Parts: sequence; structure tokens; C-alpha cells
Amino acid sequence: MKFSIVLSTHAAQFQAVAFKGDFEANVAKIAGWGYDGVELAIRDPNLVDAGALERVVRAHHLAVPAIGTGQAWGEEGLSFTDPDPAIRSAAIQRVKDHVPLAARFGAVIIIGLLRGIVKPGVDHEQAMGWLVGALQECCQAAEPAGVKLALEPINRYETTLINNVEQGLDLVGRVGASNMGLLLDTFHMNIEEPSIEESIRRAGDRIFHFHVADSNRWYPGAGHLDFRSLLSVLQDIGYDGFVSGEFMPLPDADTAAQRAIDHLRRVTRQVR
Ligand code: LER
Ligand code: MN
Repeated sequence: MKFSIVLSTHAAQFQAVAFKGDFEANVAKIAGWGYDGVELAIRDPNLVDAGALERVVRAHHLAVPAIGTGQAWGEEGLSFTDPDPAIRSAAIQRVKDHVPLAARFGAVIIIGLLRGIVKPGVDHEQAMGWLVGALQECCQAAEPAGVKLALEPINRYETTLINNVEQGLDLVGRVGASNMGLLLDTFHMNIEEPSIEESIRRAGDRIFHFHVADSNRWYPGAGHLDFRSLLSVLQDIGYDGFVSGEFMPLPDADTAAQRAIDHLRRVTRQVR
């Protein structure tokens, strides 16, 4: 099992990102604790120096399995399902702009809250239509570069669009592209899925990326989720991607990151 942790390339508002701030210092610490990769949270790829990012992560022998795009929603309001067509186009363009960077690292592009929420006055089916169309356009743009997109089912308190694995798989079917899959997150699954293990099995080879936080969104081991069971199911279904920590920086970022990897490595040894 390969483990990574979410790292923002610049100051971000989203709370469940353990690391913000000095990029190279954080990469060095993450590598030192035994992680295999860093998942990069990037608001706008046009504002980062891709070569410099690559030099830093390669110097510390880390992979970049995924690129998160949610800050473009949180900080700029971009969304695939906004009633304003200019905002929908800008969101699609933003994902297309991520493709070269994702290709450079062999990373999947995460579609989290960039899908949007259904705004008052917008019909749910209309929003789904915009979402499917946007994902088809982005998948088509990403395909020649060998880049995959992973839509994350997100719990009902954060969005009204695609809360669970069943809805996620239905959406993947409607998009109908081989590079369209899902990112499953244990925090959201703990709220929405009748059985997390069963939902992982149902998603199967459509799982392109995986987020871990415990039931309270603290580091794995701080709540009541059974990571030994969850990781053993991932292993059973032949998942060969990364398991990426996305949790609150509590009691502080460094402690959370170290406790997470210690817990995940310990339960992985019990799985074998
Ligand atoms: C992002 O990966 C996530 O899990 C969401 O909760 C973002 O709001
Ligand atoms: Mn997540």
C-alpha cells in the first residue's frame, strides 16, 4: 500500500489540509516520516512553477498521485453547475489547465467541490446535465495526455450533488469515458454509505484515488473507523493507487501526519 498526504502549494482556507506554508520544508518532513507521495492542492496551475515543484518532490523521492482542484471553488467560486455559463466555462477551462501538470506527475485530477452545489433556482436534473457535459469535455481533453479524472462523492452537508458511491457510479456511467472514475473518502463514506467495505467493493476498478480521515476527520486512528478492515478490502479488490491522508491538522499538523502514517503502516502489516 502506498501512502500520501494532502499538501497545499500555497495558503488555503480548506480546513482538512494538514499542511500549508513552506512547501519544501513540508515535503522534506513528509518524506522523512515515511510517506510515498504528496497530493497537491492547487487553486490555479497557471500560478505555480511546475518545474520547481517537480524538482522539490523528486529530490525527496516522492510521487504526486493526485492534484486537488477544490480551492478554485472555495476561493474563486468556480463550478461546473453554476447558473452563470461564464462561471461554468471558467471551471471547465481550469480543469483543462491542470492537464499538463497532472501528465507531468502521472497524477489524477480530483473533481471535488468544483462540481458545485445546486444553487437556489437551479433544477437538479439541469445541474446533472451541466455536470455530465463538463466532465465529458474535461475527460476528452485529458485523454490524449493519459490523464484520469476522479469525482469524489461528498457528504450531504457540503453539497447536494453526488453524495454517495451509488450516485458516483451512476454519474461515471453517464459520462461514459474510460478515464472517468471516483475518489472515495472514508470521512464522507462514514456519513453516507450503509457499509464502507461493501461500497469499496462495488466501486472496484473505478476507484482512481482514495482519501483517508477517521470518523471525526482527525488522522486515522483518532476515531472509530476500522482501517485494518478498509485497507484489506482495498487490497482484496486489487487497488494499486495511493491512500492519501486528508484530515484536520489536530492536535497539530506534524503530530497528525506522523500518527496517521504510523497507524496506517501498522494496520497494513496486520492485513498481510
Ligand atoms: C475534498 O477532498 C473533500 O473531501 C471535501 O470535503 C472538500 O470540501
Ligand atoms: Mn476528500
